[in-house]
Amino acid sequence: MMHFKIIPENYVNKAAKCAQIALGCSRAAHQTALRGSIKLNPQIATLTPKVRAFVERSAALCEPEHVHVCDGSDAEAAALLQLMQQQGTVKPLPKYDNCWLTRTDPADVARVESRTFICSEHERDVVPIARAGQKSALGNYITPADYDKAVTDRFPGCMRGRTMYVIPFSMGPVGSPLSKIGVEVTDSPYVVYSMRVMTRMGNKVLDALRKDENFVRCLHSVGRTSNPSTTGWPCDPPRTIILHRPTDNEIISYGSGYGGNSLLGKKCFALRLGSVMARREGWLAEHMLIVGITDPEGRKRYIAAAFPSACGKTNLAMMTPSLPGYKVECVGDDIAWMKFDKNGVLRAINPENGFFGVAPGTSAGTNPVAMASVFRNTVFTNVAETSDGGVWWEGMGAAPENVVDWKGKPWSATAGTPAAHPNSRFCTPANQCPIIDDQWESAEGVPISAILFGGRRPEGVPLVVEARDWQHGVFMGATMRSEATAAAEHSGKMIMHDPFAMRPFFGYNFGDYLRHWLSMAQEGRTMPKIFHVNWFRKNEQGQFLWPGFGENARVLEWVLRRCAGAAAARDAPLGRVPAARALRTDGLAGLDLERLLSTPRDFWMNEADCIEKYFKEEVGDDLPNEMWDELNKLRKNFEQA
Ligand code: TSX
Ligand code: MN
Repeated sequence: MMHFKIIPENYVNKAAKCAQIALGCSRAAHQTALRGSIKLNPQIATLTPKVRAFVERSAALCEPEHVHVCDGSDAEAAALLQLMQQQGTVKPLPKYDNCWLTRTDPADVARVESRTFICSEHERDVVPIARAGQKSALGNYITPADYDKAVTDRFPGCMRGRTMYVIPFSMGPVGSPLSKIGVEVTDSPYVVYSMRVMTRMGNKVLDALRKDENFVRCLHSVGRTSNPSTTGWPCDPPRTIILHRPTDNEIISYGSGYGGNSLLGKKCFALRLGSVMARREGWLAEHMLIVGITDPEGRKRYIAAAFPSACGKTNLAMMTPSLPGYKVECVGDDIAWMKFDKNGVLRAINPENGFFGVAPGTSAGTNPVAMASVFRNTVFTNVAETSDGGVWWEGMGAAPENVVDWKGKPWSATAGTPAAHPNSRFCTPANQCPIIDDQWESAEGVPISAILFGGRRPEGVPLVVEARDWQHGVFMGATMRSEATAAAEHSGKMIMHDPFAMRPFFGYNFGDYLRHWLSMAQEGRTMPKIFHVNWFRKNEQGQFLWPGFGENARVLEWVLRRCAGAAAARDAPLGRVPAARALRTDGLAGLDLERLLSTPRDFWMNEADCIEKYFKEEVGDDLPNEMWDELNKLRKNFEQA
């Protein structure tokens, strides 16, 4: 373990200056100014010059007591666990093998979109013109000046008395041409341990950096409050901020230790910065699961699928197909990085190394594969604890006696509050998944035959529709909506727009994002077929029309036979739906397939109005004309139907 002390000399005042110039390599003047004020430890010399410069500037700004460069070893992980136990951040779960429970501060339990910003010179780089100077649903813009001020106001001295950990990590298999490297500096051992699960980290990444020294700079601090936390979970909720500067390959996060706000490789890097890199370099960084499906004849194909939250994305990624002879294998459950290869085949990698899954609702019924994955080497956050040193959450099964809730208080079913926080999580190595695909770490990625978009739509939206062509498929992604628990001021559930399931994750102007997707269709490429699916349509009595879960294999079977040119489809105003008897429904009693596949005219004329309003209000002049063409086609198809 590399452990060394940085002796803080008189650079306290310099730190504030340093913050103003943030951490960019372009700001060379201050690098030299700082170097003189830090006692260099010999071990820091093993870092590449760019990493070293970043570490030095971060240390000068945050003033940690120690700096620890993570090597990724088992000994290091054991030491982190021991430290976190001493500090009261984790406790062991003796019912399982190497499993740990963390309870966060009750004010630090979720990603905070309202405090997540993208910085660029011009507002229009980040949000569409229609929202200039207003709040956009598609991202928050921050000026370079406000970005620098946010850092200066928070970071100087924020790690005093703490250890600053340096985490070299790779998004994607180390050495894959599709992978990217980051270095996260953090004062949270919980973040280090979680990054060890969710990414490839340590010495092998430092080695890779010696071949290509480019990396994304990630600076994270849990921050410090005037009234320190009594929960053993330091954080600074009133001042929490998550900043992205795509043009500088920089992410800066302050005040939250929770998942998406602090494990900066995931949403911040792989999606927000990733989407900007992907546009620049001609590929796609998407909020998609990746699965391989093998049919009874042994033919294997891969699909990628984007779903908004509460649609069961992780369940689909680990699905047990009901159709005999079919096999589903998991490549990833959350993020896909995809690029056309020289043969024109779209190849996908999962940039992650683990699953950071929502625990509530996961059971032997809904996701037996996840249940077989998570009871070893896992960090559980904000779940309930059982008296035998196990975990419990709503939707796992009958509540045992003597449950302690996520806040550490005795809980009973009559309490009226959930035992596990609704956003409680498991953080588990992907290689523990019993159906992990044998190609999941393939350097070239897996070939994608089809892309699915989905949503939770109680009304009007058919079980499955195939896009007529790529442009129509892009329109399907652009117009995705899903039922969600609405903001506090609205009661109950609303159908929210969530284009490409990327609404909180766009790193740049959504209009440009659509243009980038449209530009993917090129001569010599085998474009994946695009589909929209809806497992959640209901009848008038409010009952689901489709059994879902493993039975979704019937839809995937039709999708893959469409890709092979084998299955029959009929043209509907919305696109192509399964022809009579083309979708396998054998063994499903009482299915109202006609209704499941129907596309009611009145519903869709109203939906077209909602889409028009959304396009105008949120995208305006930045919307590619192709999207208006598709909306016109949609209306015309229904008028003529
Ligand atoms: O994950 C789900 N999937 C995808 C599975 C591969 N869920 C859970 C969503 C919450 C995150 C589903 N819920 C799915 C689904 O396909 N479908 C439904 C709706 C549903 C719920 C219960 C039943 C049927 C449908 N029960 C019975 O029919 C008995
Ligand atoms: Mn996600």
